[in-house]
Amino acid sequence: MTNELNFKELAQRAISQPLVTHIYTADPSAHVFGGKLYIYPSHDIDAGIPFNDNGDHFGMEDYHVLSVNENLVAKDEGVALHVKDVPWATRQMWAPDCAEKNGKYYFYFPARDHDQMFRIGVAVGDSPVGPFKAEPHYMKGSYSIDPAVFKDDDGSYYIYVGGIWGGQLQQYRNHKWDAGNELPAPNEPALRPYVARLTDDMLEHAEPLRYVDIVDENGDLLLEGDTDRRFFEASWLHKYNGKYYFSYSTGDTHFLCYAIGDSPYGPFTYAGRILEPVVGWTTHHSIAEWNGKWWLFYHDSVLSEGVTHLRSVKMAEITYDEEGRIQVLKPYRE
Ligand code: FUB
Repeated sequence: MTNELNFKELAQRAISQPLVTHIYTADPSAHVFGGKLYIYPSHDIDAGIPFNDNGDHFGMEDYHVLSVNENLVAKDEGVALHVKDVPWATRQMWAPDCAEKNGKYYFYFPARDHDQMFRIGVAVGDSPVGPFKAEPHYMKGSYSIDPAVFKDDDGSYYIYVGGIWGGQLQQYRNHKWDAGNELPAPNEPALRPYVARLTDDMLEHAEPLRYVDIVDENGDLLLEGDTDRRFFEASWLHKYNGKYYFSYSTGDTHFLCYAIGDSPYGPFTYAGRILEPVVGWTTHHSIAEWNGKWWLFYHDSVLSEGVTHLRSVKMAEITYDEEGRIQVLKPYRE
């Protein structure tokens, strides 16, 4: 009863409410296509798997797309892709993203392949809400989780990928897998996500994968022990006033942070936090401009009363100061 009262009170103090409540949704990637706002979330379910540090309890099987109207009312557009229709995938349909090119919609998603390794797949559709038809194979050379696709002003598309712990990034060095690889020592550079420009057909990497460098004010790579600032998962890239903002989650310290650079490849200099911790272990987001305002899309577990793997997507306006710094949001009012 005490818990129930606390969560009700938290819900009242929350700066925004779940966009949908009939299903659980998480990891929102938002885009404006044809002037309309669409959100590409994970679809959280209770797969009956106990919590562990590997994230096995996130047993998602399909994706729903949300469309959002001018009054911030979201509509569930139904199932856009199911794991049973993806020949290479077996389970755990984690955080996706979508991009539009020449009237086609390209849906990017991570899942475990038949060897239980996370890979990134693409599915293609004629509508922003799907349905999407999966390519028979995952993207060549792809690994880990949380794809995010950014379209630059010159029409180039870039994909950002990576996540540690359950996301398996710690098992790779120089893009090669070895089960014996582990996280670096605290005084060594933290693991980095990767980026690549996409091919013209949007289905593969157009170039060798490059590391995304996140550096401190001295230009040094953030260290593994710097857990309040180092990359964990949930890459996102947006452009504001000609600068490239790479944002991400610090995972086990539960912050959404950002770093600023002059190129989609980086390097990106750490610039601060976007969102203080939410209820629930994970924090994952996207940022998009819509109707003349900038918005943060994020999730928390208030609706499920704190169940880590049952989250709800929300949106809140963000603002920048004159130097382009994002004003930190607190998800619950004092
Ligand atoms: O939703 C499953 C995983 O949890 C995502 O891929 C991570 O970013 C975290 O939100």
